Amino acid sequence: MNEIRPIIPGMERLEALAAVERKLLWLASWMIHNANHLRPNRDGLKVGGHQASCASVTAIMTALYFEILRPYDRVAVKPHAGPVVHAINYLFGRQSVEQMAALRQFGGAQAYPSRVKDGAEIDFSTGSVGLGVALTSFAALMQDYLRAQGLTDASRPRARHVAIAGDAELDEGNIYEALLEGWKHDVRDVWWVVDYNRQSLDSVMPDRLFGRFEGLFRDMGWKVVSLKYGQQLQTVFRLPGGSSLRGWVDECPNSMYSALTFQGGAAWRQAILADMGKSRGVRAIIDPMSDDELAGLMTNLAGHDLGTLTEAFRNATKTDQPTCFLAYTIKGMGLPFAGHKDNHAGMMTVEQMQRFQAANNVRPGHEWDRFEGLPQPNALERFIESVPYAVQLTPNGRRLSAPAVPVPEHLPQPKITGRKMSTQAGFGEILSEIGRAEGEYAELSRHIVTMSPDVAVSTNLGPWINRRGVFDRHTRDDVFRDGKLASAQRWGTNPQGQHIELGIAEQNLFLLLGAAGLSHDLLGTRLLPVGTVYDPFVNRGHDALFYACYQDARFLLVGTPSGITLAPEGGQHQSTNTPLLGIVQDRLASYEPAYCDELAILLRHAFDWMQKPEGSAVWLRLSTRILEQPSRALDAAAVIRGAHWVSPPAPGVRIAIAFQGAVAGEAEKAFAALREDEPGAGLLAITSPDRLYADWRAAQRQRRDGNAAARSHIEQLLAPMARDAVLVSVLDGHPAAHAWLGAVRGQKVMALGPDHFGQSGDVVDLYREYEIDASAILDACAEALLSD
Ligand SMILES: Cc1ncc(C[n+]2csc(CCOP(=O)(O)OP(=O)(O)O)c2C)c(N)n1
Ligand SMILES: [Mg+2]
Repeated sequence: MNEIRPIIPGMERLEALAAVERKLLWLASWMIHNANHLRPNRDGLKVGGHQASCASVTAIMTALYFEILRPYDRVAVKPHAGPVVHAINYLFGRQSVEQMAALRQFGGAQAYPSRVKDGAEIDFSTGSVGLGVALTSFAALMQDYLRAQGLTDASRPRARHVAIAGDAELDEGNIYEALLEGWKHDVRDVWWVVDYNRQSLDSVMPDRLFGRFEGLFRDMGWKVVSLKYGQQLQTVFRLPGGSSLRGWVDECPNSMYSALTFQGGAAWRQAILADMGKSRGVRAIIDPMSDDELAGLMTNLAGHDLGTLTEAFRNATKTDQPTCFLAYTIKGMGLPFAGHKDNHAGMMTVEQMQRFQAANNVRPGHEWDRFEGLPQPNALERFIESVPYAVQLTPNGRRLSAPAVPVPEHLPQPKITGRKMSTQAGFGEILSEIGRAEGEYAELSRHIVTMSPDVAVSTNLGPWINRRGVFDRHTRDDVFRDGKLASAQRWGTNPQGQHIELGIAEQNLFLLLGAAGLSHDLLGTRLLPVGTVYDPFVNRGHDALFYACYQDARFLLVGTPSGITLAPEGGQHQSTNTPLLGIVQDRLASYEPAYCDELAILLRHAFDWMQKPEGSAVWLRLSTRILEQPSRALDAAAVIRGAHWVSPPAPGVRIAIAFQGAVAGEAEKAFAALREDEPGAGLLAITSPDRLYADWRAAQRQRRDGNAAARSHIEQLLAPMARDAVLVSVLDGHPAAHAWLGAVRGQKVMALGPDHFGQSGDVVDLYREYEIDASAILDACAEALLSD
């Protein structure tokens, strides 16, 4: 597994790697140059690209992809090295010239590696820095989970999860949240390789940060490998005077090192002589060197030294301990703006590119040729074919596949007739029943994995957890239980447990849902991940939720409790913006049932929809508000499409009330009163403004495309009402979530919902204060009818 690669006939290993490195730097630079200078620009906007960020990491990626990585390994690449990944895939024959030439163009290779848009060769999308790095740790945890459950092919080698990170990513707090969580779960098979160029976007980083990083990682159980100086510098440091030179470089502030790198050999000489001109040893080292040689020596950092890199990586494969490599690099290495603090978005000019092209022996017209300008193309081609990573995982590239988990026609329905209960309680009961794993629910139960950031019990996952157990690679006893201390909850852990308990950091929940929700692709096993969180704290992890959706991960998010219905818990515990988040979030179908019969339909739909190629992740917004459960027959398809008439409107009627979620009782009360004056009025239950809106937009598009008969669900629902009818709508969330309904048929909408939050009180006071109680609904009806 860890053997040193044989020498390719006619070519030394390091020589071959160096040729690949040169080619990658050329292709990445050319891709960006082509996008910015050689394509017609129709809108006058800068296209952009990051030649310096690519140059910084090219050697690291060469060493990893062309020597160390095995086919099953999974990689997250720092966003700004996208062109390098595209170039690597091109050398492996998995990327086309057309795509590369269309970098950052519609339909072309993406600016930042994207699973969804770039296809099977990208394991993890990246973009919002820090998240891709952390995701690797959670993906490794999911690998352990599936192996412990016996749900994957045990003969398949364990994958290593590698993040190739920019050093500024280590400023993101989510990195440290993930480190802590990884430590708790004794995570393994993770590498974070930091491109430590000590530059971010704006400027150069504070000195001696590396000391802090080393300590932090070690404290979390990681091995830290500091890769600072290349072999040439290390040899010089051993000469007389070498230790002084080393001391000088060690102390050289990051900003000065960067500036000297940019200025070149003469500046290096002047600076060294100013401080150490009297040292005979130092002079003996630098005096015989030309300026170019001196510049080469002083910038010989380990992150650009293929020998040092490959050796360090190879050594690390001997253990599964999580390992952080701090690889010192120079941003823009090998390019004219190397080291300049403003080089993040810097780009070679046309003249600089011409010189770079000549230096790479690339003939005009042959810029995209795979081996143009390189020595021994045939030997190099053989070398690339012999690389372990060159082996295709499947005919579909790096994507694995998994059969769907059958979802029974109906989920176990709690006995609700005549009962008073909340949707949150209903959720707990249904899941607990599935957790019995009996009969047709056995398979479903086995593939569900739940997770929660310290709110498992208070979101009603408790009964499920008691049935299915808490996961940990290591079996741990439940002290309370063993001591016969009364507790409803079992917290002992074992490798077969199906609940993953997280610390309170919500970003970790979404990262874990993201990783678990890619298990079919990454690990070849379909999982149905269910994460619960207090609805307001979705905001706390929103970027990670957005990220999980961006990758097209498939999971069920349960946000509960929600809204101002949380009443006495004021402050930030009351979510009002989440219905809007549900509408705007791509690849996430959001629902809010009012009653448990709707919930059972939607939960079943979620398990199904999560698995469909055209499906998505699902979000259920639930409540602890206790409502008397109705006994009725429901049109499941309508519930899934987002709304159903509880009481259909009479044809041509001029008013209806629409409600969503926990305010159902208020709406019903108001409706009963309204009917006395307006007998034909309708009552509409909205289960998903998100689905209604998406469907309406789709119908509009279809009509524009010539299908004049296309009608969305909401258009059909509202059609019986008069053209000038009024819809009074209410939800425990921001009213803008419903305001758009008026545009569907040009009918007037009076949308009620709290647009302020954070006030403690009971439901009676708060519903009155925020005008979502029955009398506020009736007032709105009266106002609407009167103003007609
Ligand atoms: C969360 C987030 N904030 C800001 C940005 C914009 N941004 C992109 S790269 C970058 C600096 C990255 O520096 P580093 O990680 O050190 O990368 P490198 O030096 O290798 O280019 C910034 C601020 C982003 N992509 N994501
Ligand atoms: Mg950097």
